[in-house]
Amino acid sequence: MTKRTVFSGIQPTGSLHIGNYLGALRNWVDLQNDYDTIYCVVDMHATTVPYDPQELHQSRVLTAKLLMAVGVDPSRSLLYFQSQVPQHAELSWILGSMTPLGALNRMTQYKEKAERAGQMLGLYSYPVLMAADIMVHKAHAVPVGDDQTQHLELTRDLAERFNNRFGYTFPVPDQITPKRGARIMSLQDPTAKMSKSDDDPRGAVLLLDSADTIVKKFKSAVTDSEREVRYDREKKAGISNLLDIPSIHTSKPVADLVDEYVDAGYGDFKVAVAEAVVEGLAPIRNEYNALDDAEVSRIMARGALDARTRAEQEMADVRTKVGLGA
Ligand code: AQP
Repeated sequence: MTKRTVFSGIQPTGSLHIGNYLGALRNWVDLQNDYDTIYCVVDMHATTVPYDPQELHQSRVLTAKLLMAVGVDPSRSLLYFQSQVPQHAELSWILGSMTPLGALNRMTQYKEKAERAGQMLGLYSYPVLMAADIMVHKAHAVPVGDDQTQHLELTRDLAERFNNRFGYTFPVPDQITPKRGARIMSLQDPTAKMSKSDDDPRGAVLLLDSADTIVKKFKSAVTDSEREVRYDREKKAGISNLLDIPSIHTSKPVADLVDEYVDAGYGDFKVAVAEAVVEGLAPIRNEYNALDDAEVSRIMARGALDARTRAEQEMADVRTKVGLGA
């Protein structure tokens, strides 16, 4: 039986953090066992906010290396840089002609990012390019954190619109989001998601942070004025986030962690959480250090070649259907 296709992407907008890892990348790795998996460093998305070209260039390789370090295996998954497969942009243009402005106006991520990055067309139409990323491979499922739910809804809507107008072409993709870890919160503002572009670098724990830095970040985590380690997402968002992080990392139930730390002060609890995370991330850091940049670039170039071949087959069909065929 042919395997169903899974696609997902990640922006090379900076070093990846434990939110990216727990919310998305762990699923990417697991899904390799049962699906035809296609993963992409979506570098064109990274140009939708102000950026430095040299930094972006380096960040792309860093991101690819990190993906391999967490367990994305190029011998089992297709892995490439989005900009090296122009069919993504071509499909995005076609889908743009079918996207109502009202749908884009509702996107909360655009509103949040536009405040910092300015109201730019690229940022505004980002969800259309994301839909094209997924649809150009006729993906059936997309592993993402829950901040991408609105974008996935637009993708499903566009797949349906296209199929209704031009005949069945695209699967309507499912979202795959972990039961826990779908939204890891910032250590500095537990009401906001952990983000690479957080103004305060202490808000996000990076996969490549040193043990010292991780301990410092957890020690400075914002909690509350009580003293009790207890899980309550509403009233104790900071402590609950600090319980979720090691629980997901170590698969230890939150209730066990609460029993363990209920009488510990917040200070000791934070250090224990930091130590669990340091231990959990150590193998990733070791893998990362063992990878060679030049080899990673070669793997990405081979991936782009295969991805172009696959995407071109799909686009030939799409062009014919929309009246742009040869
Ligand atoms: N805090 C989070 N908790 C769980 N999942 C998360 N993801 C991001 N933040 C969290 C998931 O990680 C995948 C890759 O995300 P991305 O880098 O492509 O873009 P993003 O969602 O915009 O992530 P950031 O860190 O907030 O990046 P910037 O600051 O550059 O915008 C996605 O599946 C996402 O859901």
